[in-house]
Amino acid sequence: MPNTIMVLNGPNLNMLGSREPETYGTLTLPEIGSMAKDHAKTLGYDTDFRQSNHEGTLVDWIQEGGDGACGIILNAGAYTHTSIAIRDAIAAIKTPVIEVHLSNVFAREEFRHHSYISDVAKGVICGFGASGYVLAIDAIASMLRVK
Ligand code: DHK
Repeated sequence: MPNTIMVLNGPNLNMLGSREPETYGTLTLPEIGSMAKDHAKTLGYDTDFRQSNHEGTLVDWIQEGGDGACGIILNAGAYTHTSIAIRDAIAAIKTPVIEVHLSNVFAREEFRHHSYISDVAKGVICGFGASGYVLAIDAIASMLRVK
């Protein structure tokens, strides 16, 4: 069983730090990546942290995580609310996927209340900012311990 937690980030998350900081916080994506890496290390896991603005690339990476990762943390950004392709990719693999959002999507516009991903994910964490990534690592680690 691979020891790597894949952390996949979708469109516009490369803009974190300057993008709507009142909604998404002030940390940059590389800063969140190193936070995730450091936390995973304390639990004995490596991270593979990536970002793409392209739906098909995220689909490719999810498929890759089906063999190469013990868990996937996915913030699909706006594709959360639109992408049947990403949903189908998650449904096609056995690797557990945790859906993460920095913001509380349920306290925002109605179009953000629906996710194509939530019911094929193991769980959903939203509204805790960058800490959500750390919580998701804890969730994967505890899920793998119980198995
Ligand atoms: C990030 C985005 O880019 C939005 O499109 C989602 C999510 C919410 C977040 O909170 O991390 O609606």
